[in-house]
Amino acid sequence: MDRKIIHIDMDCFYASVEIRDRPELKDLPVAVGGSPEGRGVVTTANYVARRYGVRSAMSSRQALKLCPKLILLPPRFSQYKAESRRIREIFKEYTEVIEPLSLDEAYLDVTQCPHAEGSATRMAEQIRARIFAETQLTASAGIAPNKFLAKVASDWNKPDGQFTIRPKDIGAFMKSLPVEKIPGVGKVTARKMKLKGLNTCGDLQKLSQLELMRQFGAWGASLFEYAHGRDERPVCSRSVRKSFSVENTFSEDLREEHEIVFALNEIYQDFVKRWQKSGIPSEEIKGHFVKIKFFDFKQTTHARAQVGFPLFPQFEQLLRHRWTEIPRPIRLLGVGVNLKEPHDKKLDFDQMTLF
Ligand code: TTP
Ligand code: MG
Repeated sequence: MDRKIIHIDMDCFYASVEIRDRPELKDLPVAVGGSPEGRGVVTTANYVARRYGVRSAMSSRQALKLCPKLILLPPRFSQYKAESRRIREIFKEYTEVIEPLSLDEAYLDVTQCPHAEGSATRMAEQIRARIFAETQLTASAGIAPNKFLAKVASDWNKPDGQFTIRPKDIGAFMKSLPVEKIPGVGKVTARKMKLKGLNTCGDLQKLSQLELMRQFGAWGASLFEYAHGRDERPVCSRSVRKSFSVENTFSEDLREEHEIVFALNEIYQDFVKRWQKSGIPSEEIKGHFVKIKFFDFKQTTHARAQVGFPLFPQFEQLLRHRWTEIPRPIRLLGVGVNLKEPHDKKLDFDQMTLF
């Protein structure tokens, strides 16, 4: 069955928050960023300022050169974070499967959502209306059967618009889609492609997967899928997930070493199965742990902040270490991994030279 993915992206987010709070700035060119005296950069600009060529990540000095009347405001991150939280609360009314990409952007998997008689297009309309009612900020949305196309679509009618790519539209849509829209195709790759006459996904579709791999390395395999509008990446709500674990309570306490190792092995198999289903890449793992509850309900968790593969011997080592210290009957065993915090490129701007 086709999935239903919505990608929501707020319009010139930081600038919109500032203008909402100071409406007299509405028709003026506004940017949020660091001081031009230091090495400040623009985080974003409203659409009036964008007409002058002011862009995210540009130095504030350059921005003021392009647009001398630019109103440059210092960022108020705590305000943006608060708005972001309010928006996420609205998403949660529709689905639990939410993958935030930054403060102002998220994927929602609404395949199972009963709202709007299952119409993802209408859900997106409702979500945008709810966001506006609660925050007086506008958002754009893309609706498609996968993440790649949903993200492309949210840009299609920006600002304050939305666009749906239905499964049956994909063929025609891909033909003319510029290669730059494919995830992983940056300026350098795009230039390389253009030199070969590959301007659109339609052009890429004329090449076989093997040929793309010959020209672009192992990544050519994904490139082939994207060029045909296919993308199996799941929406993973990893920001709420700091760890991933599986545990089991036994009907009878485990006393013997061989019983314990046998049980650990079973839990481990279950862990592997669920891990594979979760779609979380193994690069996200930053440590591992075992959890033990003893017959007297005393509970202990043993964690190690490194990780190596395979995981089983590492879990076994942790468990043996703990159990041989004080051998006592075990009632519950669990194994798990700690996950890295979701890395958020845009949040790195917090650390940059601002005012
Ligand atoms: P974006 O969604 O990329 O941009 P935007 O919301 O400002 O504008 P658009 O209407 O095109 O979506 O980024 C969201 C916020 O993240 C943006 O308001 C400010 C911040 N940001 C930075 O701090 N630095 C950057 O380089 C970018 C791209 C964004
Ligand atoms: Mg945005």
